[in-house]
Formats: sequence, C-alpha cells, structure tokens
Amino acid sequence: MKLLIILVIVLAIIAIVQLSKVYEFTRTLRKSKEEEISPADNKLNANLMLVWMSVFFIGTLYLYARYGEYLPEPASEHGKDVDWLMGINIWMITVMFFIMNAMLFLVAWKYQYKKDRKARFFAHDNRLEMVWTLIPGVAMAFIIVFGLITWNKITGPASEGAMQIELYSKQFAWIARYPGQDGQFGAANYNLISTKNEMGIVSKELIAAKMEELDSEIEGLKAQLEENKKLPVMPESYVETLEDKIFRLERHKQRILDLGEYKTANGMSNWVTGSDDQVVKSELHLPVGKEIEFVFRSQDVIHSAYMPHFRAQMNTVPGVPTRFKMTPTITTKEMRGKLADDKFDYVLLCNKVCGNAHFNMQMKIVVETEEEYLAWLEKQKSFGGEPAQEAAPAEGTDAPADTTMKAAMPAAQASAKMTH
Ligand SMILES: [Cu+2]
Repeated sequence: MKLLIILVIVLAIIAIVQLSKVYEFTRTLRKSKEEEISPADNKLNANLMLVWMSVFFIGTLYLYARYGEYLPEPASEHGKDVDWLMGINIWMITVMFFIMNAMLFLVAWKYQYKKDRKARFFAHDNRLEMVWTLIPGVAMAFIIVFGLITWNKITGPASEGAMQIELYSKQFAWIARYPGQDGQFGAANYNLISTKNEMGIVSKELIAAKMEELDSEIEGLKAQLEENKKLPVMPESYVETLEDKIFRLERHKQRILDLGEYKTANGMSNWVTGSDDQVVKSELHLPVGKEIEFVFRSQDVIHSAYMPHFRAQMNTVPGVPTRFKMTPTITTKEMRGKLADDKFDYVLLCNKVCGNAHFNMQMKIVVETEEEYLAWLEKQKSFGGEPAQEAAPAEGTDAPADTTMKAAMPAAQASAKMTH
C-alpha cells in the first residue's frame, strides 16, 4: 500500500514537470515572455480574491454558529461578568476581523493591474496616524479596565460570612478539605506528607504517626550498618549513602519537631484545629447561593483548578497558596432541567498539562440546596476518621497548648530526646 502511494506521488510529480515543459514550449512558439501576464489572467486572479474572501467569511460565520456556544449559561454570580467581558472581546475581534480582511481582499481586487494607472505616493498623514493609534488604544484601555474590575471582584477579600474550602492538587487527583465545625483549617506542612496524610495536615496523631514511620526507617538503616560492621560486605560508597540517608531522616524529624505550636484565631492549638477537618476525595459539594472562598495548594507541580460552568480558574502552585471566591447560583438539579439532560454534572478539571494522567485529573461538583449540603457534610468523616460532630473539639478550647502537645506525641518526643 505504502509503495503504491509513493508510486502515485512520483508519477504525479513527473506529470507536473512534463506539463510545465509543454507550457513553456508553447510559449516559446507564441513568442511571449514569462513575466508578461495577460489582462485576462490578471482579471481572473483579482476576481478569485473576491471568491476567496466570500469563502473565508462564510466559513468563519459557520464556525461561529457551530461552536460559538460551547458552554451553558454561567452557574456563578461572577460568571455573568466573565461572559459579558468575553462577549465584548469577541465582538470587537470579530468586527475588526471582518473590516481588516475585507480591506485586504477588496484592495487587491480594486487595484488590480491596469496599464495606465499610476499609484499615489504620500509619506505621512496625521489623520491616519491618529485613527490607527487612538482606536486600538481606547479599545485596549476599555478591555483592561473592565477586565481588572472583574478580576478584582473574583480575587478580592471574601465577605465575613463566606465559607472556605481547600482544594489540594497532586498528580493526578483533587482532594477537597472542609474546615469542620471550628470553621478553621488545621495547619498543613509538607514535612508531614505521607501516603496516609497526602495533604500534610498537622495534628497530634499525624505527627506521631509520621515520627514513628521515620523512626522505623532509621532503625532499619542502622540495623543494616550494624550487620555490615560485623561482616563488612558493603562497598564504602554504599555505607556512605546509608549514613547520608540516616542524616537526612534525622533532619526531617527535627524539622517536624520545629514546626512549633501556636494558638489560632479562636484560641485553639494549631495541632488540634486539623482533627475535625473533613477530607473528601470523591465529590466536591457546594451549597447554592453561598459565597465560597477556595484556597488552593499543590503537592508536586503547577496544576490549574478549572470549573468551566462557573467560569472560574486558578493555578495551584506548590509552596504558594492561591485563592478566589465565587457564589454558585444554579444547583445541579436545576441545570439538568435547563439542559434537559439528567446525566449532566458540573466538573472540576485540571487545566495545566501536568503529566501523563493529566487528562483524567477531574472531580465531580455537586451544587445543592443548603439543607442537602449540610446533610451531606454531616456524613463526611473528619480527618481523625470520626464523623465531624464527634471529633469536633469542645468550643473555645483553652487547653494549655503544651499539655496537648505532650499527650499527643510521647513517642515522638522520646525518640527526639534520644537522637538529639
Ligand atoms: Cu494537573
């Protein structure tokens, strides 16, 4: 098959070469020069400009009609502003597109070569300069000013009663965290990240667990070194690697101990506020009509939280928390009705090519009434593995911070004393 295609291509090239030779030969017979173009050819080319312009414009309009509306109406308050801005931008671009291209083709058609025509020459025209400086200038200023107003609305400080949800990104999944009954996220630190604590949440249990994990790893390595002392079989470089590993693990432990404890805004220890946080991996539930402040963190690379139906997007950057706020206005149920599609679901996507499973980094979003949302939230487990209500610490906990700490991690502290 391949051979056949190659054969066809080669034959076609030979045919074209032969045809052009025939053409050249007839021209020498007619004694016309190559650079001379007949008026008929000229006219044909000029008219083809008009034909091509029409095809181009009709094609563009068809694409607008076919793909112009690829998203349903915005399902968030600020989404209307974003759509309005987008609409204005598209209108401006479209009008300019048609004017510029019409000029391009019409000028080529109107000023086709005529023997007696002479071109007018002028070096400068102030009015023209004004027109093509002022119009784009004003249009740009308009777009930037209104764009910034909308941007500030989305990223400005959230109002008093706004609820917070943290979205945590990692290759290749989203994790949502709700702050629990105390309304505050527990502290998080990358030193605590493990397979059991993907978000690196700081709590007494999680610190103790991580310390235990590091201790057992160190013990294992030390045992290997002891064995080698009795019967030296390891190469020198491997011994050095193991010693270096132990040094790093000890340093990791020290960093966890250095995390420090402090009282948060409502007087609770930062070791404790995390224990009632609710971590959800399957679905992101949002109450309709309520302002939500999203806080974004990333574990590994830059991802981008994209919620197309809410016209919302924000990069998630390792080490730099980002945020925006939005108010959902249409529940999933209502949107299903509007679209006459009972399988419709809102979705959170990753919009930054972040690795080989990027395409599948998504999470279903469910927008529901406040009652439905609260009923769902109650069923979600707190980080300690308990239902939220039971795990919630007593209100206004004034437990002295250091006792919490000691009770929390006897094992951790004991091992810390041993090694430092
Ligand atoms: Cu991603």
